[in-house]
Parts: sequence; structure tokens; C-alpha cells
Amino acid sequence: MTTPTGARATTPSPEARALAWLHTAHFLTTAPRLEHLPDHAYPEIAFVGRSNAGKSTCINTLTQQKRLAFASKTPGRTQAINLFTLGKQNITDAILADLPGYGYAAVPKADKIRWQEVMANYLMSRGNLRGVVMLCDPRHGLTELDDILLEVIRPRVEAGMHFLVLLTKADKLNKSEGQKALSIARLQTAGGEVKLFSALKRQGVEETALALWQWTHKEEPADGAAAD
Ligand SMILES: Nc1nc2c(ncn2[C@@H]2O[C@H](COP(=O)(O)OP(=O)(O)OP(=O)(O)O)[C@@H](O)[C@H]2O)c(=O)[nH]1
Ligand SMILES: [Mg+2]
Repeated sequence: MTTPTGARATTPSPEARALAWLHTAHFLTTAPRLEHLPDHAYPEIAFVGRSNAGKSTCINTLTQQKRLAFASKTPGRTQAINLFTLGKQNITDAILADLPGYGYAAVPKADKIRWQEVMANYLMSRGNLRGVVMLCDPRHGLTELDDILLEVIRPRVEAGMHFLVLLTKADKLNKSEGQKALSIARLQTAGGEVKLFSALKRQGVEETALALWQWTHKEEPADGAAAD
């Protein structure tokens, strides 16, 4: 776009637009079980990963809000599915879901099994799940439970669902450790998209924001009109 004097008007970069969109996040609801999840018509993006991997911190960083999702030093803090709405001018156009972490040793076995079932059901059956962000602390690597989750979502990824692995707390790795972690995770996800992410150093934040925006908006008509 040009101004009357012919100078280019400054339009925000796609990354800045994506971050502004993420900043609109509002808490919607918390669902202790799948049947408590509200149905809605918007694309949903789920954040999954081992307990303490950094899911809630990642959501807070992406949305540029300090306490939207509850981040904690105590593993197992997120115990229900928390949903957040996104959308400019209070017009919701997407939902983020913060899922409880798995693999925390101190959780009673029955609770662990119950949660694994809830998560597998969610990932297999949630109708408008547009994408999954799997967070993984690269110092632990992808674990057996992460592998099970990869198998659960494989059919949906093959059917077109978006998927991204974020290697969190990248500030704790040096450059060569980071590159090695990327290579290993790419092998383990059979060439899946993997990025280094650090909430502390804001590494990978803009690219991830842009990916989420594209996942939820690129199917829209080119003129920006709502689908219906
Ligand atoms: N150094 C560093 N620490 C981080 C980063 N992201 C998260 N952490 C820390 O990791 C711990 C766990 O973070 P959470 O965001 O609560 O992890 P979670 O995956 O939501 O955990 P659960 O809800 O228990 O599943 C906290 O102490 C965070 O401060 C990061 O990028 N760098
Ligand atoms: Mg959490």
C-alpha cells in the first residue's frame, strides 16, 4: 500500500501480526475430563508433552501474557485441559488447548493411566483439532510416552493435521548441542517439523507464532471473508 506521497505505508510483518493475534488470548474454560470440553466451531491447537516440558510457559510466551497458563516448578501442575480463545476485536477465530503433562513419576498409577486414556481420546477424536505442538525438553529427548503419542496422532497427521515439535529450554544448550538435538528429534519424528524454543531467550517465538497463525488462517478465503 502507498500513501499519497508515494511512500510505502508500514504494514506489520507476518510474524508481528501473528504475535498480535496471539496476544488476544483469553481463558475460556477448564475441563477435567473430555466430556467437559465445549464443542465449538473454531480450529483448535493443542500443546502436549511430558510434565515440566514447558507447555504452559510456551503458551504464556507466545501470548505475551505472564499468567495465562499456569506455569510451575512443580511438575504435574496442569491437571485438566485448559482452553484459551484467540481472536481480534473479541471475535474468536481459534482456540488453544493446554493439556496436562504426562510421565510425571509421582502421579499415582491409576491417575496416569486415566490421563493417558483421556489424552489419547482427545487426540484421536477432537473434531476440530487443526494442529498439535509437542514440547520436549531436549536434555531428556523424546521418551517412550512421546513415541506413543506420536503413534496416536500419526493417522491424523497423515490426513493433514499440522504437527510441530518444539525443543524447549534451548537456552540450556550450546549451539552444537542444539543442532544435535534438532537432528535427533527430526529422525525420531521421521522428518517432522522441529524447532528450538526458549521462553527465556525468546528463541523460536516468532516462527512458532507464525506457524500457528498459518495453521488456523490459511484455509480462509483469499478476500478474508468468513467461510460461513
Ligand atoms: N530455562 C528455561 N526454563 C524454562 C523454559 N520454559 C519453561 N521453563 C521452566 O520449566 C518449568 C516447567 O514449566 P511449565 O511451563 O510449567 O511446564 P509444563 O509442561 O506446563 O508442566 P506441566 O503443567 O506440569 O505438564 C518451570 O520451572 C519453567 O520456568 C525455558 O525456555 N527456559
Ligand atoms: Mg502446564
